Amino acid sequence: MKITAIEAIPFNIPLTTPTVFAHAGIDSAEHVLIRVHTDDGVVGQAEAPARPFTYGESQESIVKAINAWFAPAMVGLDPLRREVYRDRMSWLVHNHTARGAVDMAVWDVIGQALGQPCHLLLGGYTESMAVAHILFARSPEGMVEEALELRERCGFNTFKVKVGKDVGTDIRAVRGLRAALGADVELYVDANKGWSADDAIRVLPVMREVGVTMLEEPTPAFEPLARRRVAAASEIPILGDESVTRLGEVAREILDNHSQLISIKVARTGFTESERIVGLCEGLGVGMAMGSQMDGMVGTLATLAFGAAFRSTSLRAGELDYFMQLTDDLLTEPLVVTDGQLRVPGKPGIGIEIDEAKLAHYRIDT
Ligand code: MUC
Ligand code: MG
Repeated sequence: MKITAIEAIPFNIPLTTPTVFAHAGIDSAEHVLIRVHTDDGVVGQAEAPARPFTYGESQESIVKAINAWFAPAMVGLDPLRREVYRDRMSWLVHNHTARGAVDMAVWDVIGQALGQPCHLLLGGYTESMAVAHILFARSPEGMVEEALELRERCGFNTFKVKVGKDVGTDIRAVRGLRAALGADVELYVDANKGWSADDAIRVLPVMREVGVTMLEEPTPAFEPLARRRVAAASEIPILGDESVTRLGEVAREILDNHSQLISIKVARTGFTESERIVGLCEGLGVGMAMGSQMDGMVGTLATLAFGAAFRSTSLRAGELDYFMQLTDDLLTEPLVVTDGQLRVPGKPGIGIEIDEAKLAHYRIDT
C-alpha cells in the first residue's frame, strides 16, 4: 500500500459560548480535517485544531505545512513506514498539530487496512474511559451551576477548573465547587501559565484545603526559576501541558522536576510520539493524563483511542468532552458521555465516520 495524496480541509464550527482561559480564548473551532489517501482506496482521517496561543499555528499555516512539506515527504511511502516519514520531517520545527494529525491519519489508515481498531493495535487496555469536564473561565457561580448540571446530566465525577486570571476569583471558584459538589468529586486546576510564582504560592494553601489533585501549567515553563519555586513549595503535583509539547520537552520537564505529571495530547504528538512519551513516563515513574487540545469529536475519538490503549493513560479521567462546546460537529454518529464515561466505538482505525454534508457546510475552502 502507498500514500497517494494528503488533503488538508479547513473548517469552522461556531462555539455555543466563547471559550475563555487565562490569557487567551476562542469563539469558533477553526480546525483542519486531514485526509491521507492510499492507492488501495483506504482514507485515514484526523483533526488538527489550530491553537495559535499554544503552538503559533493557524488554519492557514497547517494547510500550508501539509501541502508544501508533509505531503511531498510522504506521498509514495508505505503508511506502515512511520519511522521514515518521522525522520524525513525531523528538519521541520514546531507545526505540532499538523504533524500530530498527519501521524494519526496514517494510524487510521493502518487500522482500517488491518480491520482493527487503533486502541487495540496500540495496546487494547480498556474499552472506555472516565471523562473529565473542563470548566472554562466564567464567574465562580457560573462554574458551580455548570458543574452541577453536567454531573446530573452526564455523570461527570472529575472537573478541571480553568484558573490563572485573578487569584481572588480562582479561590472563590474552587471553594464554591468543592462546597457544591461534595468531597467525592475530583477537582484539578489549569492556570495556562497565567499565575506568577507568587500568585501560585499564595493559592497553594487553598488548593490543598479544597483537595485539588493536580496543578496544571501554573506558571510559564520558560521561566525556570519561578517554576522551580512553585514545584518546591507544592505538595500537589504539577501537570505539565504547554511545557511538554514534544518528547524532548517531556524529558526536560521531568528531569528538572518542574512537572511531576504529564499531559498527553495526541493533537500535538500524534500516536507515534505519544507512545514514546508513555514509555518515557512509565520508565521514570511519572503519571499521565489524556489532555484535550480543545478537540472536536474527530479529535476526541483519537484521544480516546490512544488513552484507552494503555493502563497508564487510562487511570485518570481524560479530557474527552470539549466537543460539547461546539454547536455542531462532523461525525455521522455524535459522541455522548454516559455515566461520566466515553466508549471506544470499536470500528477499524480510529472509528471516524464523517457526515459529508456537514463537512461541505462547514469547510471554508470552497
Ligand atoms: C488546556 O488544557 O490547556 C487551552 C489551551 C491549551 O493549550 O489547551 C487548552 C486546554
Ligand atoms: Mg492545559
